[in-house]
Amino acid sequence: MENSREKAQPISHVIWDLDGTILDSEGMFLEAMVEIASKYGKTLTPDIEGMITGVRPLDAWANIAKRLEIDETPEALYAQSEGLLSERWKNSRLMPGALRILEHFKSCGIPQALATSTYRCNVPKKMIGRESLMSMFQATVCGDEVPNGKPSPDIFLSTAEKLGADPKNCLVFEDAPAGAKAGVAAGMRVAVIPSLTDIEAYPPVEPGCSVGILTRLASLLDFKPSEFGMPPLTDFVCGSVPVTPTLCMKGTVVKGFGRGSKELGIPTANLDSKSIAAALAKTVTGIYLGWASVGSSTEVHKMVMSIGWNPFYKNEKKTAEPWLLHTFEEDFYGEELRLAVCGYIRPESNFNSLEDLIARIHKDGDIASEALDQESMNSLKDLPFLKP
Ligand code: ADP
Ligand code: RBF
Ligand code: MG
Repeated sequence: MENSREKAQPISHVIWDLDGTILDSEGMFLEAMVEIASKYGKTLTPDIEGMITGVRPLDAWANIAKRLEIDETPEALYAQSEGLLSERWKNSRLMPGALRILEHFKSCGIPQALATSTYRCNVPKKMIGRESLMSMFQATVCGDEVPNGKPSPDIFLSTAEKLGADPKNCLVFEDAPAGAKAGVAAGMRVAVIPSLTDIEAYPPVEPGCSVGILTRLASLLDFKPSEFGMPPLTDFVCGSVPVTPTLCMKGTVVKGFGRGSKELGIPTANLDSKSIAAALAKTVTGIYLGWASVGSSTEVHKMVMSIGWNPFYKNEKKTAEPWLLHTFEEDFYGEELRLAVCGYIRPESNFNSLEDLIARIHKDGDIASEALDQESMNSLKDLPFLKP
């Protein structure tokens, strides 16, 4: 890209997408779409998801009606989805790591704005009870306030204008292909946290570019402002990001994939999926550290765990697999296992060899052990949740 060869300007302003980037709401929207499409006997396919994520609701419904040949106006379809969704928005959670980055930029005096495809009248419904978050934005531009929605650059250009910023100095956070394209078209740099698994749907990453996709992150927990010339985050504990509030989960230890001890020499306990389903759903994949206790024992052990699909093995199910940093006399299948997750280490990754995976897991163990010795994390081993 022509622009990429220009010298990158310092980042002075940050512009956020809302749904799927700050709010964990993309899933709700998709659920509503699936429900409404099924009323017309239609099924939503992944390629359609790519066309509707991050775009204005009426544009999304127009796309769906056309692609699925639903004989209804976008307005009528939108009215149905509003009926389903308006009460549900308030239940949406923040994306993991979002508040930490927002607060960091605020404390550094970096102006931030919201550029959302949402219509203005729906912003209060989505942000109910989140007034302090809203107050972090110096400007907000909504989908119905610009001529063209994402992937057109209009919304980002209008936001930059309101901020009094040059697009060259703006960093956009986006989860959707349409939003990422819009940011690039506006002449900005974009950090993408993909909400779709189809990576081909996004523009390619160009590290160090002056306009384009600067980085692609597994989650906002991986964003390191210092890598982009911005003031560094200072809350790391031995390189791990504190998880606040501490994420507690417990369940019964069940048989896993049968390869932890055998293939890796690293036993990882698996919890029954029902007990941890809710905790898993709201947790981004990655490698975490924390404390663990088993059965009727009052002992608390350090642990390091992977949450996700194990890219090295391409699992089809999201699991949580803790390795307790303690030598047990025997297996503890059928026992209750309690986990208090208090730090995030890194995203899940793939490896060229089994040896590389094993070496990395041991390094994670060392990081966990050291971090859990620090006062802020050590004190959490006394959490009542960990008591039998
Ligand atoms: P699975 O395929 O069932 O996960 P693994 O080979 O990974 O089998 O071993 C995990 C099992 O080993 C756990 O369910 C637990 O009963 C036992 N175990 C023994 N020591 C540990 C440890 N330090 N951390 C985790 N699990 C352990
Ligand atoms: N699997 C991966 O495919 N990629 C990883 O980056 C990865 N990191 C792990 C880190 C820790 C601390 C642990 C305990 C496991 C990790 N695993 C990873 C999971 C490993 O593949 C899994 O435990 C075994 O396959 C046993 O099911
Ligand atoms: Mg295992």
